[in-house]
Amino acid sequence: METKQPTPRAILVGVQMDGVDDTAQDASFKELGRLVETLGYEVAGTLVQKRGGIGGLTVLGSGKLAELAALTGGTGVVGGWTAPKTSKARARFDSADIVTPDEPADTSKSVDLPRPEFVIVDHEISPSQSRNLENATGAKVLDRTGVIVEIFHRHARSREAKLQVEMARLKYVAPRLRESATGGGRQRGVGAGETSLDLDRRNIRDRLAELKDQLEQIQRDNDQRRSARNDQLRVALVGYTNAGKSSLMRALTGSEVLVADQLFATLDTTVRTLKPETKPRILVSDTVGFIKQLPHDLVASFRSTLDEALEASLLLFVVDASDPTYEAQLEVSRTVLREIGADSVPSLLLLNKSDQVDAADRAALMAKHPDAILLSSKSPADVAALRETIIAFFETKMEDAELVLPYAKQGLLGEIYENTRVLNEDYDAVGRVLKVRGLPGAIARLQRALAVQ
Ligand SMILES: Nc1nc2c(ncn2[C@@H]2O[C@H](COP(=O)(O)OP(=O)(O)O)[C@@H](O)[C@H]2O)c(=O)[nH]1
Ligand SMILES: [Mg+2]
Repeated sequence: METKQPTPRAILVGVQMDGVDDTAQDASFKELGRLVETLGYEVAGTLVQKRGGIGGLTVLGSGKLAELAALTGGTGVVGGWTAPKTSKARARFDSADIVTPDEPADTSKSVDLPRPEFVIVDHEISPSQSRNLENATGAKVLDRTGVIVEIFHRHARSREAKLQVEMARLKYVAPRLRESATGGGRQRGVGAGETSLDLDRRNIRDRLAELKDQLEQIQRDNDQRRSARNDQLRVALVGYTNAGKSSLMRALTGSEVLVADQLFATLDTTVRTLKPETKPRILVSDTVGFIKQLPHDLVASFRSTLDEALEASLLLFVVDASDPTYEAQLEVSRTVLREIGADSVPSLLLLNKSDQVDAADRAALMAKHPDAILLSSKSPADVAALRETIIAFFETKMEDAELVLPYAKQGLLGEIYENTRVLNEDYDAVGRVLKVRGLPGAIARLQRALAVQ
């Protein structure tokens, strides 16, 4: 019965500021395009304005604005705009949520593709700039922040991530509500001198306070669970989105984690065992990827999904070495890691996708980052070598100890085997005498358990 809904189409708009070269501009659009596709839209085209900044009423100059409006079917000027009778789209655009269209945009003039209904601006713009652009183009306008917030909203799985994202989303929506007050919202009063807008704002404030309480509770619970685990051998894959973290995770652990040519395919941290299994076993976490211009409130939701990774003893910092803008990505990742307090954890730089880099560039990469590992997640030999490097790292962190296990405490044997490598096992009058190798934290914990009468 239902007809297939057409894919919404979007035009990407960027301001290429002084000092930004064409390669960086292309990369930025490519990334934004992937974000937009993750939302389920199709990229219909791009439009670049070379300009000193993104200030101004409409982000674009009047010429570029007219060009854009010609594509979307708007007037190209701000003000005095009324919805064309042929389009029911406007009503949709006025709703606060991004919705999938229930029918094609105005196709009366053309049998070709429907007009793009979305204009996606590759920067963070102000609520009034957004409204002005909507006004002049007749399209729904989203900025980079809005796109990212929306993707996080769709992909959050754990309760904590969901709460964090709702918080970020409310904070993003609130100033946009405020803005609509000056745009004529005032007359919608709801008695006692209170406008619907004031109500909305109060609701948002209440809800934010509620979310904050719930999050604090979850974080307290998590802290407890975590401290029970912090003597395990853990490595975490971190880095820019699409760098190949999940691919490496898969290769290292033989697990079926999601690998997708999509941004933010993974929001929640997953943990698997390094294979072939070591003694004691090493746990590998795959984490959400970073991205430039990450809305500040979403950094908090990163923190929640990354907290687990932050307890890792080693961060595997993955970069897509075949990307011409990899250095900018590296910088973004470093900044986010600093912001969430992970810069003190030892890390190893992995220059991934080496199969896409030619010999000359490979040499240049290694000269520039002598401590890094250049590899491809698609090469079994590279992955095996990485595994050895990880094992060697933990080998330096472990110490040898002797544990005496009285016959009355044989129940601890399983735990010893799980958390240490048993090098030798002997028996004397008291019980079992085990020579083990493990992390100091694990050994201390076992010794405490053995000391209890
Ligand atoms: N050519 C090549 N592509 C890779 C390599 N590692 C990952 N990819 C591709 O890069 C894309 C993103 O990979 P994914 O593991 O999902 O990245 P994540 O976002 O960091 O988890 C996928 O299309 C992978 O197939 C590699 O070493 N070489
Ligand atoms: Mg991933």
